[in-house]
Amino acid sequence: METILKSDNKEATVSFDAPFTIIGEKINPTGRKKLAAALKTGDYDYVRNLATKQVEAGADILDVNVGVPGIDEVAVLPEVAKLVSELVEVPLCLDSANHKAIAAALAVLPGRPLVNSVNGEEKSLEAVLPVVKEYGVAVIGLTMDDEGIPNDAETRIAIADKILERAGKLGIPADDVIIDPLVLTVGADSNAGAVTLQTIRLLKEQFGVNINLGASNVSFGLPDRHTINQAFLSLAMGIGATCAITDPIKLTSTIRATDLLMGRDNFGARYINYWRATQPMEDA
Ligand code: THG
Repeated sequence: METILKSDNKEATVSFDAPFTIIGEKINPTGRKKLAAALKTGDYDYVRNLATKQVEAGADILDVNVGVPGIDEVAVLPEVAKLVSELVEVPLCLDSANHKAIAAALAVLPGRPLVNSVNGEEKSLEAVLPVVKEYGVAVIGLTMDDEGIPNDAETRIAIADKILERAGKLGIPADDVIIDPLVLTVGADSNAGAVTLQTIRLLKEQFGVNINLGASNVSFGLPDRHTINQAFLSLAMGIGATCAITDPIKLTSTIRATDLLMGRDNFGARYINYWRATQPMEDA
């Protein structure tokens, strides 16, 4: 199973047989006051800086989310996505609950962006999937519906099945649907990590689809979040996750190490090159 995303001159392939795909999460104003203010005032240098930094840190794709209360996403998402696409070469992931904003951004972007996201709710399936089909792009399907995020793996699998079936009926192949099994925090329910890992295992066994994680949620409310995030990402990769929306500045080294341990890095070249590129400069 391969999901291929494109910018105007670069491709990213998401597959279990390829190195893990890193989707940079930082262009997202949730919990980031500076970015929220920058988006509201149109100070796009701040956004440009987040884009370049993440690509330098190893992002293969950049997530773009402009969801600030009071902002007109239908106008701002295409504007911000376009300027990011003109600055960096990587494909984009359009992150919005507003399908009109997603359609407006798809209309102005080159290549083959990833739509983030559709879920199992009837109104989401009906609004988002036709747009994905119209533009011939790929989509992330969240395993939640109008009853929320199920507590067990089996119900999440049933929602994934429904999303894949509905996409298929419209002519969207399973290659173009990346399932996101969702992660709740182990700070509130110590079984939450295990449920998500079990969901990943079943998704891989039953559908063989690509699997995304928004990995940093898992540690919310606990001390030393980074240690938990690193451990969780490695476990998720080992069991079948193929991409993550995460912070490349903090997590690329863990991902390179895990790819090497999984036999997805010949001669450790990617691991070593990343280490080299991130060493402080010697005195000139
Ligand atoms: N699945 C899918 N899409 C998603 C998510 C997911 N999109 C949104 C989110 N979850 C992933 N993106 C983020 C972006 C930022 C943060 C977490 C997830 C984050 N922000 C810090 C905070 O809120 O405290 C601020 C961090 C900083 O300043 O660097 O942690 O699960 N498909």
